[in-house]
Formats: sequence, structure tokens, C-alpha cells
Amino acid sequence: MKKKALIFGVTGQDGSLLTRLLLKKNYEVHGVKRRSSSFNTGRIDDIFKKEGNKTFFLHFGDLTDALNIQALIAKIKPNEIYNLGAQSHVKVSFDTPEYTANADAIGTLRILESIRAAGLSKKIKFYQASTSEMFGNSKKSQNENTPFHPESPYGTAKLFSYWITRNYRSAYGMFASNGILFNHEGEYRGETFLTRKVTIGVARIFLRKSKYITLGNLNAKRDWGDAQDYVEGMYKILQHKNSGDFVLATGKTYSVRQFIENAFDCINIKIKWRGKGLNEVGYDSKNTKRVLVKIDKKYFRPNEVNHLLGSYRKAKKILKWEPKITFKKMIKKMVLNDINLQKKSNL
Ligand code: NAP
Ligand code: G4F
Repeated sequence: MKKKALIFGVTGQDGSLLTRLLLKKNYEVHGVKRRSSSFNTGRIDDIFKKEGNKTFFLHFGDLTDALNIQALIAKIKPNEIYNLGAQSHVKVSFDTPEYTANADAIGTLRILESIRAAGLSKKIKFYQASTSEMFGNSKKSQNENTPFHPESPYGTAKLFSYWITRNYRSAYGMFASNGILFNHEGEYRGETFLTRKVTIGVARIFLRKSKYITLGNLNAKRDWGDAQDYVEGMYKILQHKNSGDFVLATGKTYSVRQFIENAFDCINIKIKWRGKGLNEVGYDSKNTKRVLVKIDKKYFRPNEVNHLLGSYRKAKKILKWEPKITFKKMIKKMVLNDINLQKKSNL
């Protein structure tokens, strides 16, 4: 019998990569997609074309709809549920705090309660996509024991989900685990997140389609890894004999500024900086008049998480998980991919 997985957030970056991984491992994969007025399955269309309705099944649904979640879980009775669905953009969560809490916090409760109500507490393993954003501006480096101090509606909603997952584990003996994942990126990353925005911008500048990129805070630091490594970590978390909470990170941190410098390096441009605050610009070291990065205050957040750096010691020891793809290699891969995509695009 094939194992069955149900993925909330199947159309997202991680959902699409996890689907590929689970299909390779011979799972039957069910994914929940939202109804949308335009196509939202670009990341999984190739999989559906190949595997659709044989080993890969899509269902309409939404984390804000308890009846729909109950019905899906009772019908599919999966062995594993991965809750990767979320309004995942931190800046947007300040504009849509109530919706973010509904989807990112109560959505998780709806899944857990549906598992329990269906009498499947001991049959289904549950994975919750928790996040380093829950740490906020805490210590210099963060691990499973670091206190949480979220700085955004997104981080706060995710913290509810982290705790409700732990509650269902202890109260009902459910196999319910949190992966506390630091930022992870790649070719499937949404276009409005920092890394992808930069790699698309660099690709367009290389192809002479744009003159510069406009960004917000350059000084924040993130522990950036590659999404492919991280979905393998999610899988390992659910295969471990005991449920628990695990940080997945690289143990290295870089500033937004360093990310930009490395991305431009891929097209042989060395970026130099001049000016301060909103007047700061990044320019081509070979031509001081060629401004390639500008700042706009609309990209700043009401609260910022200034420094994220994770320790993945527990995951390494218990799950034998380690990130393989380096920061530089990931950026190169993303820039090359965006050059290819931009070559084909009319925009
Ligand atoms: P993503 O690309 O933004 O994907 C989010 C997925 O959730 C999409 O499939 C989206 O559907 C779906 N979704 C949004 N609202 C929903 C709702 N109300 N009901 C059902 N589905 C909904 O995010 P990601 O980068 O893959 O991240 C996966 C998960 O890990 C998220 O929960 C995120 O918060 C968390 N996380 C991500 C990172 C990271 O660095 N990537 C780090 C830590 C934690 P549409 O395609 O229709 O929008
Ligand atoms: O790419 P970002 O939007 O990612 P952020 O806020 O760190 O959140 C991501 O990682 C979390 C894990 O820590 C996930 F839970 C979450 O779902 C998401 O995947 O921003 C990264 C940094 C921030 O400090 C931001 O202020 O880049 C800075 N930044 C500067 N200019 C910008 C921009 N971010 C975006 N999105 N767009 C800009 O123009």
C-alpha cells in the first residue's frame, strides 16, 4: 500500500518541492489548492500533467474553511499531513492582520481539530510549518530553546500554531511536529520575497530590461538556505520515531546588502554603496553614474526582525539532517534560472 500525504499549501514554493520529493518516495500525494480567478498552479502544472489523478490529486479548499478541511481529512484519511499553507509574507501581514491570523493561526487549529474529531489522532502524523520569524529580535543565535518574541502579525499567528501543535501532541498523544525553518529560497520562491526580487532584478538588468532594483531595509540579516534541502528536512521530521520540534537552518547569516552584492557578482558587476538611509544607492564600481539599487520607504516594515541565525544541532544529531547547498551556489542557481525565464518573457 502506498503511503498517502495531504499537503496544505501545495501550490507554494515548499508545497511544490515536497510534492516532487514524496512522489519520488512512492507516496500518493493529495494537495489542497485555493480557488483563484487566475491560474495559481504554475509550480505544479508539470507534475499534474504527468501524475494527475494517478498518484497526485488536487482538491479545492481553504484554511479558513473548517467544513472543507474536515471533509477532506475524513475522506482522504492520509498517513501524513503537511500544513505548509499560509499567508506567508511578513510585510503583507501588517496590512491583513486578521486574515493572516485566520489562515496562519486558526487554520492550523482547524486541521488538528479535524484530525481529532475524525478519530484519527493516532493514525495521522502532522507537520506544522513553523518559522524563525517567531523568534523576533531575540538572542544572537536561535535554537529550539530560544524564547519567542514575534514582531509581526505573521510571526504572532505562527506562534499560536506552534503552540497548538504542541498542545495536541501532549493532550491527545498525536504525532504532531513543528519544523522551525529559517528562510529558504530557490527557483520557486515567490517573486515578492527579497531574494527572488533581487535575482529577477539582476536578471533584468543583465538583459537590459530594467535599469535598477528598488528595495527597503538593506541591513537586516537572514540565515538563508535552499528550499530543496529544507523539504527533505520536513520529510525527515515526520519519519522520526518520535514527534518533536526541530530548527532547520544553515548556521550562517548574511545581510540583505550581502545578498545583493553576491547576486550582482553572478553577472560580473561589483556593487559599491554611497549615501545614507533612504538616500543610499548601490552603483556599478566601474561606472559611478550607473545606479543599480535604490531605496523606497514603502518596502520598510512597521517592525523589523534584524538578525536571524539558526543552530540546527538538534536536527543534525537526531535526524542526520544537514543543509547541502551553499549561499553562493543557491544565488547563482536563482540568477541563472531568472535569466532564462526573463529571456522568454515579453514583459
Ligand atoms: P508560499 O510560497 O507563500 O506558499 C504558501 C502556500 O499557502 C500557497 O500554496 C498558498 O496558496 C497557500 N495558502 C495561502 N493562504 C491559504 C489559505 N487561506 N488556505 C489554503 N492555502 C493557502 O510559502 P512557502 O515559502 O512555500 O512556505 C511554506 C510554509 O512554510 C508557509 O506556511 C510559510 O509561512 C512557512 N515558512 C516559510 C519559510 C521560507 O523561508 N520559505 C520559512 C519558515 C516558514 P496560493 O498559491 O493560492 O497563494
Ligand atoms: O524575503 P523577505 O520578505 O522574508 P522574511 O520577512 O524574512 O520572511 C520570510 O522568511 C520567514 C522565515 O524567517 C518566513 F517565515 C516567511 O514566511 C518568509 O518566507 O524579507 C527578508 C528581509 C527583511 O528584513 C526585509 O525587510 O529583506 C528585507 N527587505 C528589504 N527590501 C525586503 C525588501 N523584503 C522584501 N520582501 N521586499 C523588499 O523590497
